[in-house]
Amino acid sequence: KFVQLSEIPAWTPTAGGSEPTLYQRNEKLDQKISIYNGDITTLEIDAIVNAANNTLLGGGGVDGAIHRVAGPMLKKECESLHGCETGEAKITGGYGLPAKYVIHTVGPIVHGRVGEQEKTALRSCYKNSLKTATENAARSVAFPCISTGIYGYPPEQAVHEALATVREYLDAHHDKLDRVIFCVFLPKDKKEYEQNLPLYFPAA
Ligand code: AR6
Repeated sequence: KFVQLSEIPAWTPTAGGSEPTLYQRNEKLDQKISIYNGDITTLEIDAIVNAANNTLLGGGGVDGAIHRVAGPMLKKECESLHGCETGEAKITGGYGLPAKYVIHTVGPIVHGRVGEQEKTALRSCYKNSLKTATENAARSVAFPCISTGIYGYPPEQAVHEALATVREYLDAHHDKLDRVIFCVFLPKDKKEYEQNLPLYFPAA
């Protein structure tokens, strides 16, 4: 029922293609990136990221799924954290989840067009989640598509902020992480990540 890290293939950069790349190849990052299509609550890894709200007391979407599987002890620990600012991240245990930790982050809510503030906040979610992971010696981390559900961030824009922020963090801290997994739930998001990954993690 649970999915171990060894069962999740690393994304291998492929040469060729006519897309202009945004970044140069960094061979230290080979084997450190994955796309996983499925339920984040099944991943038996060091840390999964939760797309939470400012209260950290649970909700719908991926947050609801995580609390359901983790059980009431997670809610109890979350109550002791006194909420979380948008763009920040806080860590708890995983309780009934196969993951050791849950890193709770709060994405921006988008009304209408995405502004600089929302973009910066979304990038902060990814960066602060990775920082929290490495501070707690978590070497494998999975992200859901933060803010792109109930919070209304257009997924085709969010994917670029997610990939750019992870690329930049890994460039600086590749020694602290073994794997960063983009856990996509919807077929549309799987396609977005597959199409855009080569721009941020090119083969050459
Ligand atoms: N595993 C992986 N991804 C999932 C799962 C799952 N089990 N379930 C849903 N997703 P959302 P947000 C995907 O709405 O937009 C909550 O009420 C989903 O398809 O969960 O950041 C919180 O308490 C989408 O791609 O998060 C907040 O109030 C992605 O997860 C609010 O929702 C994020 O969708 C946060 O909204």
